[in-house]
Amino acid sequence: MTRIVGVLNVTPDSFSDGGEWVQPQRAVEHGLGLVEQGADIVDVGGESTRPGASRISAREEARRVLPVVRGLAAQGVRVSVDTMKADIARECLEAGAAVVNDVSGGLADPGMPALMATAGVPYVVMHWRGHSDTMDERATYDDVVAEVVGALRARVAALVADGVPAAQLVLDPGFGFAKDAGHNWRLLAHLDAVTALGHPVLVGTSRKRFLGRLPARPGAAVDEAAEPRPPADRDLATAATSLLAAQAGAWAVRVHDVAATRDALAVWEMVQRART
Ligand code: PMM
Repeated sequence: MTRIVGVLNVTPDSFSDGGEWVQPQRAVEHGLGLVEQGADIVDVGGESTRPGASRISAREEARRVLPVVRGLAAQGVRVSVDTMKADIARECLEAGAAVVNDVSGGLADPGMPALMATAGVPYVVMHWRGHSDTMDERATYDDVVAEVVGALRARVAALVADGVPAAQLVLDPGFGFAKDAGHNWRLLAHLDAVTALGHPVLVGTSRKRFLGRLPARPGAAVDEAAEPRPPADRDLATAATSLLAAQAGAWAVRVHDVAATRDALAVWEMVQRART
């Protein structure tokens, strides 16, 4: 069954929920609410990765995420920490985090593979081509599916060579990271090529830009010149991508609107039950 990872960004500037949960107490309450709605894991992130975002210091990131990780873990929530920094991951593991979600797949901080070699928790390794300030210009591929799959395979080999147990690696094609809308749709259409790598797969499409421009009605062309819908109006489309991810065998989907995705996944589950 596909798990739901609820997004909890404790950042002032994330593209869809930036600024909403900067107060630790409010953030913890929101995280508990996500669990109530059906999240299996709450993914706490302190550094925005939206295109163009600039980096923050480890001290600032720790200040943002640690009280929230600690608060949620103390209430029995399975917490994932969304960080590219080994020091932050280590402190969050000590504070009770049970998963490390590294959008750079171990490329941003050379200390990360060594930490994950001994951490004994699942490690989400995302396809990544560089930090947010340059990722849009890196969105060039001859064959996005083959190149993302090849890059993920290479990351698995490198991390395993660094001592990270293969059984702990969760792979993520990295929707929206150095990818334009066409690349994202192709990856979504070929998720089976990612699951074929034999690792659990996490899919993070929630509220992303490519879901902001859809055909106005079935059969209509996409109006590329139109203003994209605001992020919060992309949750129905996100529920649909969650269902497609579940059909393709994803281990988990990472979403902001947990309730909508829970219903979409329940539909898929009922159809599967009806088949057998
Ligand atoms: N996307 C964002 C942040 N973290 N982590 C993983 N594993 N996969 C993703 O696709 C991903 C991520 C950016 O979205 P947000 O700003 O809404 O959190």
